[in-house]
Amino acid sequence: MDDASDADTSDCDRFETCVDAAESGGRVALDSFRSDLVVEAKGDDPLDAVTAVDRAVQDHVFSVIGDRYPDDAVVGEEDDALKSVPESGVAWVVDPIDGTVNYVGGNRVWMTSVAVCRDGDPVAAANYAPAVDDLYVASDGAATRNGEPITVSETTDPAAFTINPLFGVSRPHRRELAGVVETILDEFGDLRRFGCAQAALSGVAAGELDATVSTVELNDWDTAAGVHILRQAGGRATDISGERWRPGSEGLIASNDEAHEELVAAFDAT
Ligand code: 2AM
Ligand code: CA
Repeated sequence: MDDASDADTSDCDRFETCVDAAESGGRVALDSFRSDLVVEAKGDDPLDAVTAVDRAVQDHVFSVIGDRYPDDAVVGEEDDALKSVPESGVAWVVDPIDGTVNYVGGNRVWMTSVAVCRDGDPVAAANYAPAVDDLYVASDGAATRNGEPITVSETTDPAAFTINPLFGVSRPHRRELAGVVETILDEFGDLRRFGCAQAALSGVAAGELDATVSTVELNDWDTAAGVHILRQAGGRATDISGERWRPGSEGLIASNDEAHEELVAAFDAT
């Protein structure tokens, strides 16, 4: 077997583990959803929050991965896991709860996200939204929502585009967000802000939204899985200047690929 097909076969095997890890991790989080939670601020910002559930879910997901692939690298938001995807080899990228502020508030828009990257590129992904029981997954060439094939929207007119801006809550992010919101309202259709980057990317993949945009560098656990699902559903993901998106890219423009140049032109200038 040559190296390429060897990688294909093992990516296929890892896909099953990826889905198991996201679904079972999401169920761990669901057990404590809308219960009394102790919320810790990670830094000075009260909206940059973490709970014991975030850590318990990451531990669970890492143990599912580690039982089957003990030698693979693991990247994760919490504790002392790796914080970015290595350039070479296989790496798992885990966000135990994407949308922690929603989770803590009892809002249903949050996901457990697991991606597999090979040499820096995502090759398999699962995003599970337990509170609404929506599972978005993609392996090689096929993306599904709850087992049904999905494709991006067919919207072509930028004035009809619904766009989700992806930003955190830090001061620099807020300033950039203000400019992006203005551009969306001036030059495109409408906006949504879910507070969960993986839900936005999964939504573009399934045609629920037309695009999602960030002008800042996001964390790999907020993006890798959703970018892979979007690409397998026929969408396009680039950095802010229109180059193919990779973990660590500056900015992210993810769309149905019907007006991608217009999006890059509008947001690169923001
Ligand atoms: P989290 O819930 O895992 O923290 C909020 O709109 C989105 O941005 C969520 O996906 C959130 O992920 C993420 N986010 C929050 N703070 C961030 C930061 N400082 N940098 C990048 N992304 C952030
Ligand atoms: Ca998180």
